[in-house]
Amino acid sequence: MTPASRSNPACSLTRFLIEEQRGGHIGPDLRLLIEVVARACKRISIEVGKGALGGVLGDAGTPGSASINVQGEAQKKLDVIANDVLLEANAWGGHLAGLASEEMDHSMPIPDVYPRGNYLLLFDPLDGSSNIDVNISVGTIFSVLRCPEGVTVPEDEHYLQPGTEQVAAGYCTYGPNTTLVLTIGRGTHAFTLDREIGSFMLTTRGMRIPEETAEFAVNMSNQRHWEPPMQAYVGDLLAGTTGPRGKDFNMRWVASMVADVHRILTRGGIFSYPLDAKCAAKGGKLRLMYEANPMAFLVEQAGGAASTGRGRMLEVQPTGLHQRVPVFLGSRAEVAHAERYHREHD
Ligand code: AHM
Ligand code: MG
Repeated sequence: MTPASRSNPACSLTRFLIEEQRGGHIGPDLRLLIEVVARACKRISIEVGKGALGGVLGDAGTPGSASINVQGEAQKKLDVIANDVLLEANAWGGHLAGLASEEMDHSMPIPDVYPRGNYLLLFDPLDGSSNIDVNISVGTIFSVLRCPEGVTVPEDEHYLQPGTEQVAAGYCTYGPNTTLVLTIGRGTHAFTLDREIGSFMLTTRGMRIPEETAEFAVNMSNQRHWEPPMQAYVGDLLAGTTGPRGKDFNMRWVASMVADVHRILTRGGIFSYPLDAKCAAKGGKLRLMYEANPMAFLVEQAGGAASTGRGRMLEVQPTGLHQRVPVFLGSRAEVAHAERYHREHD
């Protein structure tokens, strides 16, 4: 336990990071980088909170001609605002060599007018976009990698590092409250935004995901499109007390990964976006670099597990910046069950 949490339960994110730096666990550049991302998240939280009053809802682009991102999805106004906030906040600080976003075709080296640092930042600026207009939680997800040694102007290929190489990852959920959840590889910690003082305050040190669960999260409308292992796995979950699992399972699906993962980090469960016939050609629905890897790092640091169904998520060698993967993450024993079905039905 650090001095801050021993003597004073009100520990800000700033104090937490300074103590991690004093303890030799992070350098000043990574501390600054996380502070800047957190500041950008506060700004995004304000924009999201304006809702219909701020003119921030609806599609980006002109009426009848929505703007489409690299993923082939229509961008919401808030997707674009959140992306701009993160780009602007992180460009000039001197701690980054480059950035990559789910909303941009290619990574972006820090412009020549600013000093370049040693880190690469990847983010999904506003995850759960389909929920923006209906006032349901959305969030920002981010991942931090080291820029390979000797590279001064990073290109897409320099970001293609397995998730085990992440030095930090986190998300910020914009819901009834705004909460930043962070790992620097020393546990997973939650910081709630105190709107009166404008600071993120440490509210849970060392989140722990229970090993067992009776709750799963999946978009059941895709059931008929799933592969045989997933059909078999969920079939047995739904069979309840008389089935092979011998217990009843509850289901939750927010359709915002941040909100679903936050619930799992808080009370356990398994989150899954498996391969299905609709997304098989792309390799899955969720993005490895912006969604799966940062969430996998957070979940593992909280005692959970994260898998593609056929192997540890963090060990996947990326082949493309916008690569997609099947995702299973959460309570360790339940993820092991899902993997077993893949082994047995493949
Ligand atoms: P997004 O980054 O474009 O918002 O898409 C990712 C989201 C995840 O947050 C969520 O788990 C999933 O897509 C929901 O998908 P579906 O609408 O198929 O249920
Ligand atoms: Mg997303």
